[in-house]
Amino acid sequence: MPEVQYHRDGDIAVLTIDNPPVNAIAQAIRAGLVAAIARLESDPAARAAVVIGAGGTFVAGADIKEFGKPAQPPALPDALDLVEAATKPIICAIAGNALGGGLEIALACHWRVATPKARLGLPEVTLGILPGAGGTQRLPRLIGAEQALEMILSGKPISGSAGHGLGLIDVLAEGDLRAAALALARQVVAENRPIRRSRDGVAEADPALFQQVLARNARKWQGLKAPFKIVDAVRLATQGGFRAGLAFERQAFLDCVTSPESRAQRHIFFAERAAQKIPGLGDAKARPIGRAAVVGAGTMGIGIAMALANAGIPVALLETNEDALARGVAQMAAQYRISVERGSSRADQAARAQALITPATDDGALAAADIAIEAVFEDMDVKRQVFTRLDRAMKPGAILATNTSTLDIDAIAAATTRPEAVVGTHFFSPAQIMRLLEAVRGRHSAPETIATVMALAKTLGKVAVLSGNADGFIGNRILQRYGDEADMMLEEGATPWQVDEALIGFGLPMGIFRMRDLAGLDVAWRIRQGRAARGLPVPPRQSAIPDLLCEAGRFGQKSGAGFYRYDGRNALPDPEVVAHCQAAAAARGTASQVPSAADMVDRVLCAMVNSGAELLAEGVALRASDIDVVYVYGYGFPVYRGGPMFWAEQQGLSVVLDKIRGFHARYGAGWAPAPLLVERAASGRWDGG
Ligand code: HSC
Ligand code: NAD
Repeated sequence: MPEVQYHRDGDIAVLTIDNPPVNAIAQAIRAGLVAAIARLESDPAARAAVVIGAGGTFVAGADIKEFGKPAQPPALPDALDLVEAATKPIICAIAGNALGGGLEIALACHWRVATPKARLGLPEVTLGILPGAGGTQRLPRLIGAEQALEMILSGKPISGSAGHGLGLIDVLAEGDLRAAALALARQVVAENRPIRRSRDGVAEADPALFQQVLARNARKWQGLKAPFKIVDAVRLATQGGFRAGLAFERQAFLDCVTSPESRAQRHIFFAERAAQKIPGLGDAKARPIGRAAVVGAGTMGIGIAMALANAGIPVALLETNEDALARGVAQMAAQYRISVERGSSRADQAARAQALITPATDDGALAAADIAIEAVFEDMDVKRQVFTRLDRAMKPGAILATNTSTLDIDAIAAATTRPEAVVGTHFFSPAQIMRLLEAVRGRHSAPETIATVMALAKTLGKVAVLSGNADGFIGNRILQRYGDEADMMLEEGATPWQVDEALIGFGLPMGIFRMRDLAGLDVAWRIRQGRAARGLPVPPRQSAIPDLLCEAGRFGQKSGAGFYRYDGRNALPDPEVVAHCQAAAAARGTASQVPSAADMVDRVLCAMVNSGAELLAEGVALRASDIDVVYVYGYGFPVYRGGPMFWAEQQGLSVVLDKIRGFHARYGAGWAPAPLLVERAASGRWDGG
């Protein structure tokens, strides 16, 4: 039962917020806080109070599960008004997380003590909302509008030490937190210090700041509501009138929390966590990963090595020969340089990470590794040879992972004597940046192997989603299907730039053709050739256009031309592409009828959803929300739309099914509705509930 405990330590009351695992501010905590303040005021033996979290962490914010449900008083802003107005000094003691409403509790207290590693943040923006319990009004008054805007708009937490530097934290507790907070409380009482209330501060700001921030982020905030409200709320804080600011913040919070964008972002919050729960793992424990090896220092190998090193894991980076190794190491050094130049990492951090990567050409470097991640050419024979070597060189209990994007994990595992230790770890490019990791379970992958890879992803700051060992896994299988559909639109007379513009209008950061140009068209070309060589059938809606482009030497951005022509990184429309599209249309006999922008978006999304439903039915994806996580973190699907499967539920599964039936009638093969979609359409939910 969540509660706020009230104890006394001599003449100081200690209020402990207790709601495991993260001390979220459920209704009982708000009510408990109100009651505890009343008790403090009427307790003659208490001269001040310390507010602290149970379980070694402060408070992770409002209980997100309550959002969208009827309000249960007392409201947090009202409870915090009482905290701030208290006539006895209140000291907040922070270890672990003080996030969202948690930090807002701290801001309403009169003094703040934190451990150097405490995490202080207002991550509401990542849920499509703004701080709703005074954060937009109190924080700027404490640390200035510019710093406050940065914290609230980025949603990123800062450390207790950084908070101390900004004046957010009054005292850093190097040792025992509770003792430090009690000591400060006693000092405040002994010195009879006047109570300091954040609401009485003045929020300093350069008046040009707000316009600059809006201009800088115009593109990034497309489709979002909360960041704009945040800017308005903080601007109000600089114009005086604490009450007016609070009233604005409350209304803006209510507007945002009921918006479809916030519902979608909350869906992704819980989806990300649901993806970590894998049935059938029993009590399998993740093995500790103290050292890693990466085999292949190409595009992906370098990124994976960097991701590991950035998380503090020493990595041996292996190549076939010294030349290839030197090339890889130079490229890696360049990546680190760029990350420092762009300000995404500090020079000392980059240097420390780089020093953790040891280049090698000798298999001896594999012996100490707890995991090896293979990122060599996408060729089954090469992969199998590498795995036979890994099997020989690695210690018992080590994990043997492959970054293959298309090959059969079981066939790779069969080249070893320990298939239970083999698993897919499908990173996305650039691997040191992209948050998604598809963990691919082979037929023999042991529960411990899966648990280890899922835990490793978390250590790397990534989100792992488990996929079955199927062609294209989750992400690329869906990409293949809607990519084909987009190609068909070109045969019908649309241009790549028209289709891309329609998808960008929906919220994708980049259209599908631009994205494929960036990834390189030759990769998929080789895969198609491989399939043809194995006698596999051509999917019904696969156009010849990408083949024609590759045959003309158009491999995408890297060759200066693909679906676009390139001037450096600038993608330009190219009439030659239109000619290839017309040639493909003529060969197939596709009727010319340029789809509308709305039709383009509908066809792409319905293709995604239908394909997603097939993956669910096959058990390749464990749940619909896993597919959403894959698309948001791996393919830039707009988070405020919640992923394709959530989008479908919001549209109505029966509405989507009707559209798919319409496409089936119009285009025939390739558009047969997935049986699972037909089955779930009536309930309107993928989980059938
Ligand atoms: C907020 O605070 C709004 C305020 O401004 C107040 C507004 C009031 C307005 C009133 C107007 C009238 N709630 O992540 P983990 C669960 S918005 C509910 O695996 P970790 C989580 O689902 C909030 N549940 O652990 C999971 O449950 P499961 C702003 C929450 O150690 C379990 O706890 N705060 C929850 O890797 C463990 O979570 C945030 O956005 C919450 N707030 O990371 C912070 N937080 O086991 C959100 C967690 O059933 N939380 N759960 O799956 C986090 O970032 C991470 O959970 C932590 C811990 C970093 C805290
Ligand atoms: P790449 O061609 O850039 O790099 C492959 C590297 O492996 C080369 O440097 C090569 O010298 C090295 N290599 C080849 N055989 C080796 C061996 N026996 N031992 C050690 N090193 C060897 O390829 P890439 O794009 O980095 O792709 C690597 C793997 O990652 C492939 O399986 C690919 O399908 C997969 N993948 C690629 C992407 C992407 O976007 N590029 C994304 C996800 C997965």
